[in-house]
Amino acid sequence: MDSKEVVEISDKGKGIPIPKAANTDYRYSAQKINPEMMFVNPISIEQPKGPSFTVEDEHLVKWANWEFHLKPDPRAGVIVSRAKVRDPDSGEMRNVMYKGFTSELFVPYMDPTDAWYFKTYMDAGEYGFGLQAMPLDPLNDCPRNAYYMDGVFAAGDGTPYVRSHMVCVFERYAGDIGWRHSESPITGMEIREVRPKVTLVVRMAASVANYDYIVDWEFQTDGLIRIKVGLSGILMVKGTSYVNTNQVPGQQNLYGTLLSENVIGVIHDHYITFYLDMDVDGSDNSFVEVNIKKQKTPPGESPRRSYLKAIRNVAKTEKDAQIQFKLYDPSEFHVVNPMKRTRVGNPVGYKVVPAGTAASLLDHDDPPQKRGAFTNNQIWVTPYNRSEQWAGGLFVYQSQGEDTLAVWSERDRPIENKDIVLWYTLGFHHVPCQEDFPIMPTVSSSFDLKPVNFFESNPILRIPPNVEKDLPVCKPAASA
Ligand SMILES: [Cu+2]
Repeated sequence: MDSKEVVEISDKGKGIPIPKAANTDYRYSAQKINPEMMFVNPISIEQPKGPSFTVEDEHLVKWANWEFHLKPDPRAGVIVSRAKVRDPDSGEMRNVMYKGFTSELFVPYMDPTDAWYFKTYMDAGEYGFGLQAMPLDPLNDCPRNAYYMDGVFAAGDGTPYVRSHMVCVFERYAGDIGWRHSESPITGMEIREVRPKVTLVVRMAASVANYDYIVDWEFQTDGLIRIKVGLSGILMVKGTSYVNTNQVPGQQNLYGTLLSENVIGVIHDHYITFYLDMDVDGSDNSFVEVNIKKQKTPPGESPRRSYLKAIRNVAKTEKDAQIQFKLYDPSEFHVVNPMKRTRVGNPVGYKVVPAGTAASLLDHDDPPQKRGAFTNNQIWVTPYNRSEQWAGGLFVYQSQGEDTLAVWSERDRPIENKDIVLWYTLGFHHVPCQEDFPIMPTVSSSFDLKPVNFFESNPILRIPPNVEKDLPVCKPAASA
């Protein structure tokens, strides 16, 4: 491009036909529907007294016991900051998280051949996760009771523009239970207490070229924050001369799955790395790995031979907090305020509850993995540093991995009782299957930030149950 010359033409795909477009139009208007198919009746939730949240100054969301600032961002998508939850005992708003957002994505494709080896995308730094967030579709992307927020961004020439309906906020009642208990009839007490679970969801959906990422921040009244990423959209596919797997020689590597005639869906990973500047009851926090270890009982001491013990290890420096998950040597991961304790003496904290735990299996010295080295561990903890926000580096294009979270963390700075940032990576291995074609049904995974000895007791003990008179009775039209 610099010399404006054609240096080389590479065509490794000679003789591969262009796949037919049959059955790839995903619009509803193009579908031929089998009359035997049954679909669900329309469904929606009613809020006869209106929503329970407000949005002040266009950004400050207040709902139930939560309050937080919400901002669309061209690179991160959505930024949630100054998240505070009200303590049911003292009535005060208590800090939980100073700032949280999607820091970087890493999507390496697993085909090392000429036309594909470089397909190892970093969607936030390269494309702008927020810039790719398209307007949400009312009634389908978000329910009818949703509130919408626009993004205001600058175009390449500096001209401001509005991305309408970029973020939605809505209350969700999915029929789930907040807590419950029934006393056994044997007690004669006839007590049955149940509380419904209602949550608040902040959602955006980015269409990064072919793929779609749906990011939800879900707040629960019990203090839990669930961060969920859904994957949908169109697979990145490549052409092949094969129309059936029986034509493929046994030893030939397709680097993926034959999805349709002449179409291969290439194997790939998705990593979504979150920046979570936790401020649990104040900015100075510590990271504690609570290791769950098998203990053996001395012979003759107990009918039991083994049991589990929780052993707390406070991370002193960054390397103590480079965490890779191990199924048979498990831990909980707490962010605590060591200076603040509960009535009975436990440090107040929040824990990160992992899920979506696919780990990168690429060699650490593989060029894309050097750039995506922030996925070498599932959890990292760094001291707050204003220049360390983007896990793959501030400038991602043509980076060789010199400015990643992995490089910062190697400095091994002290992190005990400091303003710390927790980094969590949700990972997915994706071996495509035919159901993913032509559009993928959403696959999602989430992780939680969950209070752990943060409240003195169950913070939603006092919420009321549902009663018939508060809920509307909707009748089918025919019986009205
Ligand atoms: Cu995928």
